[in-house]
Amino acid sequence: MTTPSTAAPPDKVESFIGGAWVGETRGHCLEVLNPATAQPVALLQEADPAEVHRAVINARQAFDAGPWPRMDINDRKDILYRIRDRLRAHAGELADLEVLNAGIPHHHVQGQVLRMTRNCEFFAEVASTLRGESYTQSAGFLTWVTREPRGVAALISPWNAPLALSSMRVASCIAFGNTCVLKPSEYTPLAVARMVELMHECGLPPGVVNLVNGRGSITGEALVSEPGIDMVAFTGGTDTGRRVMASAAARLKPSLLELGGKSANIIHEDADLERALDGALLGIFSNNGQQCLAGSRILVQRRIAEDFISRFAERTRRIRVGDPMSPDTEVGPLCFQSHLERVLGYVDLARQEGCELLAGGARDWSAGAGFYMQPTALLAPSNSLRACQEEIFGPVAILQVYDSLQEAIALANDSRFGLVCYLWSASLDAAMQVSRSVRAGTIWINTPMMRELRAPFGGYKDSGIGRDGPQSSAEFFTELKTTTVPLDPPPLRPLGRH
Ligand code: TXE
Repeated sequence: MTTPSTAAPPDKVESFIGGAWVGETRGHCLEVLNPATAQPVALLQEADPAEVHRAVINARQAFDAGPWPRMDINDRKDILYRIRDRLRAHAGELADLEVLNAGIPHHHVQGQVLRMTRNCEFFAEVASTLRGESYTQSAGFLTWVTREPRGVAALISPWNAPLALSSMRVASCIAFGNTCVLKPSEYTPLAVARMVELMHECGLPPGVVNLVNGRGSITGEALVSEPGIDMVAFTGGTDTGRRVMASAAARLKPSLLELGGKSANIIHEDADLERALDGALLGIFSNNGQQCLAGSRILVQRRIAEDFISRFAERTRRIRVGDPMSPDTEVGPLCFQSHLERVLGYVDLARQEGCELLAGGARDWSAGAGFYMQPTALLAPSNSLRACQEEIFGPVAILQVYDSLQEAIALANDSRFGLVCYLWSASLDAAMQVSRSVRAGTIWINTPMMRELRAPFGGYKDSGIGRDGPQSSAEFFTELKTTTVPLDPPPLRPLGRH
């Protein structure tokens, strides 16, 4: 990768294999766009299956014969801390690249860049405190159980929060001694490529983290069907996740899937309504509405519904849409043209299905030629509509009215997804009922998204399989090994001695 200046994008993004940029290859070239202007800002050299194979071979060699899996944990930890410091020293540059390529407002990206550095230190600590087990209950025997790195991981990450989500998977994978091949989204390769380059300036052995770029149908499929891969960790859409898992399953490789959501945000009648309103707006419009954990179905109790919904619509109309680099911007552009069209298509569909348009609903040309859309609010007459059942993944809130908390819980559960659920209520009883009864991986009560790294994160139902978190990541990224030795020579039945 040629980087003209610290905050400028590279001219071209290539694969990074065995500790070095690959240079010109034969594959296809794609334009990388700035969603705020719809203009190209770099070229992406797509890795073809042969190049993906080379990346896997390098990761394989680094695992089978390299120092990383065998390194003293303190030395591995030192490298991860150096990576954290280096990424932190380049936080401004990485944030600028992420905003330029993903269109996420700058103030929001700063939090994600901090998350990236925290991921490195957190998993360094987790790996250094990994424990085994030992058993002495069977007389005359000692049995111990160790965790060993699982091998080479294929890590596939999406475009909605490239640095935060890629770094989570890379850090949790390599901290336990594995090696990997990372494939970020073809729409947002810029900041992730720089992150991988910076990691290698900290003493990371070549081949531990390899990067391949390109479309899912070419580079992604080649990666997940590589025989040299031992596991697949994927973050992205549910349909893609299903294909990825099927491919991994055909070769009996475990997969970790963090997929879509259509999460309920329950606004109960006894909530602090000012805070609930702020929280509901953040829940759906943060990150330009492109979040798996968005509170995209806002369920409002009937007694407060009229007031809450009209204030929600009014605030939605007042959200500042614009240049994601500007500190005043609250919602930036969507990530790419076909995604914008898909989201606008859902607004049309919702209206055809009988939803009432309360705010927004159209492309926003006032902010420029980028992929901007007006933050949108719709009131839905039924939870069975496609607009209430399918993930829209944009700045589109669907509001619904309920009578009893039991009904709200039933509506929350009436979904093929189960990633998160939000509740705004002053009642401990309501909090306990929602926590107990909603089938979702995370329940946030009286708070917008608060990602506790120490706790598992992942989804029920179509929202995924497995969890990110200290214990669950250790389970996914390591193998268990049981070793037994006798404490005294045990009697052996002398076969064939007669
Ligand atoms: O993501 P894809 P898409 C949801 C959201 C969105 C929908 C589709 O609803 O509208 O998914 O988004 C790679 N083999 N989320 O189509 O396809 C791809 O190159 C291997 C939720 O843009 O899932 C990219 O690197 N890899 C989500 C990654 O998969 C393949 C975030 C994600 O892309 C592949 C993103 C294949 N056959 C979308 N096809 C979340 N949970 O946060 C694609 N890829």
